[in-house]
Amino acid sequence: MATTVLITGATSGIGLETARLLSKNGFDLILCGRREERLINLKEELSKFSNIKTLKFDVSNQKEVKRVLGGLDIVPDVLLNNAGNAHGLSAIQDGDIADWDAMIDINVKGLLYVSKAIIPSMIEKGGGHIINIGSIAGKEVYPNGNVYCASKYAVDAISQGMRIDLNKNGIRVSSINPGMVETEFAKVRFKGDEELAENAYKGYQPLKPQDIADIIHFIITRPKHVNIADLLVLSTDQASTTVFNKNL
Ligand code: NDP
Ligand code: 8X3
Repeated sequence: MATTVLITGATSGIGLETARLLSKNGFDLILCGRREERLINLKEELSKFSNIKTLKFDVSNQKEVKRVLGGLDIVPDVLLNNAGNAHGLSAIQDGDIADWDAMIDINVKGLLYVSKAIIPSMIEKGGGHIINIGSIAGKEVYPNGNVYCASKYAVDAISQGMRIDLNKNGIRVSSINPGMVETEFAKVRFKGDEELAENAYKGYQPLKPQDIADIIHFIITRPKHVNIADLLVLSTDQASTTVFNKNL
Protein backbone atom coordinates (compact mmCIF):
# COMPACT_ATOMS: atom_id res chain seq x y z
CA MET A 1 0.00 0.00 0.00
CA ALA A 2 1.23 3.51 -0.81
CA THR A 3 2.45 5.80 1.94
CA THR A 4 -0.01 8.63 2.66
CA VAL A 5 1.32 12.10 3.43
CA LEU A 6 -0.86 14.88 4.85
CA ILE A 7 0.50 18.31 3.89
CA THR A 8 -0.76 21.53 5.45
CA GLY A 9 -0.18 24.63 3.33
CA ALA A 10 -0.18 22.66 0.08
CA THR A 11 -1.54 25.52 -2.05
CA SER A 12 1.73 27.42 -2.41
CA GLY A 13 5.50 27.43 -2.04
CA ILE A 14 7.17 24.60 -0.11
CA GLY A 15 3.94 22.65 0.44
CA LEU A 16 2.93 22.87 -3.21
CA GLU A 17 6.30 21.72 -4.59
CA THR A 18 6.45 18.93 -2.01
CA ALA A 19 2.99 17.77 -3.12
CA ARG A 20 4.14 17.73 -6.75
CA LEU A 21 7.35 15.81 -6.02
CA LEU A 22 5.78 13.27 -3.69
CA SER A 23 2.82 12.60 -5.96
CA LYS A 24 5.16 11.98 -8.92
CA ASN A 25 6.99 9.50 -6.69
CA GLY A 26 3.82 7.55 -5.95
CA PHE A 27 2.88 8.92 -2.52
CA ASP A 28 -0.83 9.30 -1.81
CA LEU A 29 -1.59 12.77 -0.52
CA ILE A 30 -4.03 14.64 1.66
CA LEU A 31 -3.61 18.27 0.65
CA CYS A 32 -4.79 21.06 2.93
CA GLY A 33 -5.16 24.82 2.65
CA ARG A 34 -7.72 27.60 2.71
CA ARG A 35 -7.72 28.47 -1.01
CA GLU A 36 -10.17 25.94 -2.40
CA GLU A 37 -9.70 26.71 -6.06
CA ARG A 38 -5.99 25.97 -5.79
CA LEU A 39 -6.75 22.69 -4.03
CA ILE A 40 -9.17 21.71 -6.83
CA ASN A 41 -6.60 22.55 -9.53
CA LEU A 42 -3.88 20.68 -7.68
CA LYS A 43 -6.04 17.59 -7.37
CA GLU A 44 -6.67 17.73 -11.10
CA GLU A 45 -2.94 18.17 -11.80
CA LEU A 46 -1.73 15.32 -9.59
CA SER A 47 -4.46 12.69 -9.71
CA LYS A 48 -2.77 11.04 -12.69
CA PHE A 49 0.22 10.20 -10.47
CA SER A 50 -1.33 9.12 -7.13
CA ASN A 51 -4.46 9.27 -4.97
CA ILE A 52 -5.18 12.84 -3.95
CA LYS A 53 -7.64 14.00 -1.31
CA THR A 54 -8.10 17.68 -0.54
CA LEU A 55 -9.28 19.33 2.67
CA LYS A 56 -10.12 23.01 2.96
CA PHE A 57 -9.67 24.44 6.44
CA ASP A 58 -7.91 27.14 8.43
CA VAL A 59 -5.34 25.54 10.75
CA SER A 60 -5.92 28.27 13.33
CA ASN A 61 -9.61 27.41 13.68
CA GLN A 62 -9.61 24.70 16.32
CA LYS A 63 -13.20 23.62 15.73
CA GLU A 64 -12.72 23.40 11.98
CA VAL A 65 -9.50 21.39 12.37
CA LYS A 66 -11.22 18.98 14.74
CA ARG A 67 -14.26 18.57 12.50
CA VAL A 68 -12.33 18.11 9.25
CA LEU A 69 -9.45 15.96 10.50
CA GLY A 70 -11.68 14.09 12.95
CA GLY A 71 -13.66 12.87 9.94
CA LEU A 72 -10.61 11.39 8.17
CA ASP A 73 -10.98 7.74 7.23
CA ILE A 74 -7.24 7.36 6.54
CA VAL A 75 -4.41 7.54 9.07
CA PRO A 76 -1.61 9.49 7.39
CA ASP A 77 1.80 7.82 7.60
CA VAL A 78 3.46 11.23 7.43
CA LEU A 79 2.21 14.58 8.69
CA LEU A 80 3.96 17.60 7.17
CA ASN A 81 3.20 20.62 9.36
CA ASN A 82 4.10 23.29 6.85
CA ALA A 83 1.27 25.89 6.88
CA GLY A 84 2.48 29.21 8.19
CA ASN A 85 3.67 32.67 7.31
CA ALA A 86 5.22 35.84 8.65
CA HIS A 87 2.84 38.77 8.96
CA GLY A 88 4.67 42.09 9.01
CA LEU A 89 8.28 43.02 9.80
CA SER A 90 8.29 45.71 12.50
CA ALA A 91 10.17 46.69 15.61
CA ILE A 92 8.43 45.32 18.69
CA GLN A 93 7.19 48.80 19.69
CA ASP A 94 5.56 49.24 16.27
CA GLY A 95 4.13 45.75 15.89
CA ASP A 96 0.51 45.19 14.89
CA ILE A 97 -1.37 43.03 17.38
CA ALA A 98 -3.44 41.45 14.62
CA ASP A 99 -0.17 40.34 12.96
CA TRP A 100 1.12 38.91 16.25
CA ASP A 101 -2.14 37.03 16.75
CA ALA A 102 -2.02 35.64 13.21
CA MET A 103 1.54 34.33 13.62
CA ILE A 104 0.94 32.75 17.01
CA ASP A 105 -2.47 31.38 15.98
CA ILE A 106 -1.33 29.90 12.67
CA ASN A 107 2.36 28.99 13.10
CA VAL A 108 2.11 27.71 16.68
CA LYS A 109 -1.48 26.94 17.67
CA GLY A 110 -2.43 25.76 14.18
CA LEU A 111 0.47 23.30 14.14
CA LEU A 112 -0.62 22.04 17.55
CA TYR A 113 -4.30 21.67 16.58
CA VAL A 114 -3.43 19.66 13.48
CA SER A 115 -0.94 17.50 15.39
CA LYS A 116 -3.45 16.88 18.19
CA ALA A 117 -5.97 15.65 15.61
CA ILE A 118 -3.52 13.23 13.94
CA ILE A 119 -1.20 11.94 16.69
CA PRO A 120 -3.72 9.64 18.48
CA SER A 121 -4.39 7.70 15.28
CA MET A 122 -0.63 7.38 14.64
CA ILE A 123 -0.15 6.06 18.17
CA GLU A 124 -2.97 3.56 17.66
CA LYS A 125 -1.43 2.48 14.35
CA GLY A 126 1.93 1.99 16.07
CA GLY A 127 4.01 4.55 14.22
CA GLY A 128 4.23 7.51 11.91
CA HIS A 129 6.40 10.46 10.97
CA ILE A 130 5.82 14.13 11.76
CA ILE A 131 7.84 16.76 9.93
CA ASN A 132 7.60 20.30 11.22
CA ILE A 133 8.74 23.22 9.07
CA GLY A 134 10.51 25.63 11.40
CA SER A 135 12.93 28.27 10.15
CA ILE A 136 16.35 29.77 10.65
CA ALA A 137 14.15 32.34 12.46
CA GLY A 138 13.63 29.66 15.10
CA LYS A 139 17.35 29.39 15.68
CA GLU A 140 18.42 33.03 15.48
CA VAL A 141 16.49 36.26 16.16
CA TYR A 142 16.96 39.14 13.69
CA PRO A 143 15.97 42.82 13.78
CA ASN A 144 12.17 43.30 13.46
CA GLY A 145 11.64 39.54 13.37
CA ASN A 146 10.54 39.39 17.04
CA VAL A 147 7.15 37.62 17.02
CA TYR A 148 7.70 35.61 13.83
CA CYS A 149 10.99 34.41 15.37
CA ALA A 150 9.15 33.60 18.61
CA SER A 151 6.63 31.52 16.67
CA LYS A 152 9.42 29.55 15.02
CA TYR A 153 11.36 29.15 18.30
CA ALA A 154 8.12 27.65 19.58
CA VAL A 155 8.01 25.26 16.62
CA ASP A 156 11.59 24.23 17.47
CA ALA A 157 10.63 23.57 21.10
CA ILE A 158 7.47 21.70 20.07
CA SER A 159 9.48 19.51 17.68
CA GLN A 160 11.91 18.61 20.46
CA GLY A 161 9.04 17.95 22.86
CA MET A 162 7.22 15.77 20.31
CA ARG A 163 10.39 13.76 19.66
CA ILE A 164 10.74 13.05 23.38
CA ASP A 165 7.08 12.34 24.15
CA LEU A 166 6.44 10.21 21.06
CA ASN A 167 9.69 8.28 21.31
CA LYS A 168 7.99 5.30 22.97
CA ASN A 169 5.34 5.22 20.22
CA GLY A 170 7.77 4.73 17.35
CA ILE A 171 6.85 8.07 15.80
CA ARG A 172 9.69 9.88 14.05
CA VAL A 173 9.75 13.67 14.47
CA SER A 174 11.84 15.75 12.09
CA SER A 175 12.37 19.48 12.00
CA ILE A 176 13.49 21.34 8.88
CA ASN A 177 14.65 24.91 9.32
CA PRO A 178 15.15 26.75 6.05
CA GLY A 179 16.71 30.14 5.41
CA MET A 180 15.26 32.30 2.62
CA VAL A 181 13.13 30.35 0.14
CA GLU A 182 11.52 32.13 -2.81
CA THR A 183 7.77 31.55 -2.35
CA GLU A 184 4.70 33.67 -1.63
CA PHE A 185 6.13 34.09 1.90
CA ALA A 186 7.51 37.62 1.25
CA LYS A 187 4.28 38.70 -0.47
CA VAL A 188 2.32 37.66 2.62
CA ARG A 189 4.84 39.21 5.03
CA PHE A 190 4.68 42.55 3.19
CA LYS A 191 0.90 42.36 2.67
CA GLY A 192 1.00 42.29 -1.10
CA ASP A 193 3.63 45.05 -1.53
CA GLU A 194 5.32 43.65 -4.67
CA GLU A 195 8.41 45.86 -4.42
CA LEU A 196 9.22 44.90 -0.82
CA ALA A 197 8.50 41.26 -1.63
CA GLU A 198 10.83 41.30 -4.65
CA ASN A 199 13.58 43.02 -2.63
CA ALA A 200 13.60 40.12 -0.19
CA TYR A 201 14.99 37.87 -2.93
CA LYS A 202 17.07 40.42 -4.87
CA GLY A 203 20.83 40.27 -5.54
CA TYR A 204 21.42 36.67 -4.45
CA GLN A 205 20.18 33.18 -5.15
CA PRO A 206 17.65 32.11 -2.50
CA LEU A 207 16.57 28.51 -2.00
CA LYS A 208 13.76 27.29 -4.23
CA PRO A 209 10.75 25.48 -2.75
CA GLN A 210 11.83 22.46 -4.82
CA ASP A 211 15.07 22.31 -2.76
CA ILE A 212 13.05 21.82 0.43
CA ALA A 213 10.72 19.36 -1.32
CA ASP A 214 13.78 17.25 -2.27
CA ILE A 215 14.90 17.22 1.36
CA ILE A 216 11.44 16.20 2.58
CA HIS A 217 11.40 13.36 0.04
CA PHE A 218 14.85 12.25 1.28
CA ILE A 219 13.76 12.38 4.93
CA ILE A 220 10.63 10.29 4.45
CA THR A 221 12.39 7.68 2.34
CA ARG A 222 15.06 6.84 4.96
CA PRO A 223 14.87 3.37 6.48
CA LYS A 224 12.54 3.12 9.49
CA HIS A 225 15.42 3.16 12.00
CA VAL A 226 16.73 6.52 10.70
CA ASN A 227 15.27 9.84 11.82
CA ILE A 228 16.68 13.08 10.40
CA ALA A 229 15.91 15.02 13.56
CA ASP A 230 16.88 18.62 12.89
CA LEU A 231 18.14 20.36 9.77
CA LEU A 232 19.23 23.95 9.08
CA VAL A 233 19.13 24.52 5.31
CA LEU A 234 20.55 27.68 3.73
CA SER A 235 21.19 28.90 0.23
CA THR A 236 24.91 29.15 -0.51
CA ASP A 237 24.52 32.94 -0.59
CA GLN A 238 23.14 33.07 2.98
CA ALA A 239 25.29 32.66 6.10
CA SER A 240 22.89 33.82 8.83
CA THR A 241 19.59 35.72 9.04
CA THR A 242 21.44 38.95 8.28
CA VAL A 243 24.58 37.97 6.33
CA PHE A 244 24.12 37.51 2.57
CA ASN A 245 26.53 37.48 -0.33
CA LYS A 246 24.56 40.01 -2.36
CA ASN A 247 25.48 41.43 -5.71
CA LEU A 248 23.39 44.60 -5.87
P1 NDP B 1 3.79 30.43 1.13
O1 NDP B 1 3.17 31.72 1.52
O2 NDP B 1 4.15 30.22 -0.29
O3 NDP B 1 2.85 29.21 1.61
C1 NDP B 1 2.21 29.22 2.85
C2 NDP B 1 1.19 28.10 2.89
O4 NDP B 1 0.59 28.07 4.19
C3 NDP B 1 0.07 28.29 1.88
O5 NDP B 1 -0.22 27.07 1.25
C4 NDP B 1 -1.11 28.74 2.73
O6 NDP B 1 -2.32 28.23 2.20
C5 NDP B 1 -0.82 28.04 4.06
N1 NDP B 1 -1.45 28.74 5.17
C6 NDP B 1 -1.15 29.97 5.67
N2 NDP B 1 -1.99 30.30 6.66
C7 NDP B 1 -2.85 29.26 6.80
C8 NDP B 1 -3.97 29.01 7.63
N3 NDP B 1 -4.38 29.90 8.56
N4 NDP B 1 -4.62 27.83 7.51
C9 NDP B 1 -4.24 26.93 6.59
N5 NDP B 1 -3.19 27.11 5.76
C10 NDP B 1 -2.51 28.26 5.86
O7 NDP B 1 5.08 30.28 2.06
P2 NDP B 1 6.18 29.11 2.21
O8 NDP B 1 5.92 27.98 1.34
O9 NDP B 1 7.49 29.77 2.16
O10 NDP B 1 5.91 28.73 3.74
C11 NDP B 1 5.73 27.40 4.20
C12 NDP B 1 6.37 27.26 5.56
O11 NDP B 1 7.78 27.47 5.46
C13 NDP B 1 5.88 28.27 6.61
O12 NDP B 1 5.71 27.60 7.84
C14 NDP B 1 7.03 29.27 6.71
O13 NDP B 1 7.08 29.90 7.96
C15 NDP B 1 8.20 28.35 6.49
N6 NDP B 1 9.44 28.98 6.06
C16 NDP B 1 9.49 29.74 4.92
C17 NDP B 1 10.68 30.32 4.52
C18 NDP B 1 10.79 31.20 3.33
O14 NDP B 1 11.78 31.97 3.22
N7 NDP B 1 9.85 31.15 2.40
C19 NDP B 1 11.92 30.10 5.29
C20 NDP B 1 11.73 29.29 6.48
C21 NDP B 1 10.56 28.76 6.82
P3 NDP B 1 -3.72 29.02 2.08
O15 NDP B 1 -3.39 30.47 1.98
O16 NDP B 1 -4.38 28.43 0.88
O17 NDP B 1 -4.43 28.66 3.35
C1 8X3 C 1 11.60 32.65 6.79
C2 8X3 C 1 13.02 33.07 6.74
O1 8X3 C 1 14.70 34.80 7.64
O2 8X3 C 1 12.62 35.63 6.69
O3 8X3 C 1 11.34 31.89 7.93
O4 8X3 C 1 12.62 34.57 8.83
S1 8X3 C 1 13.25 34.58 7.50
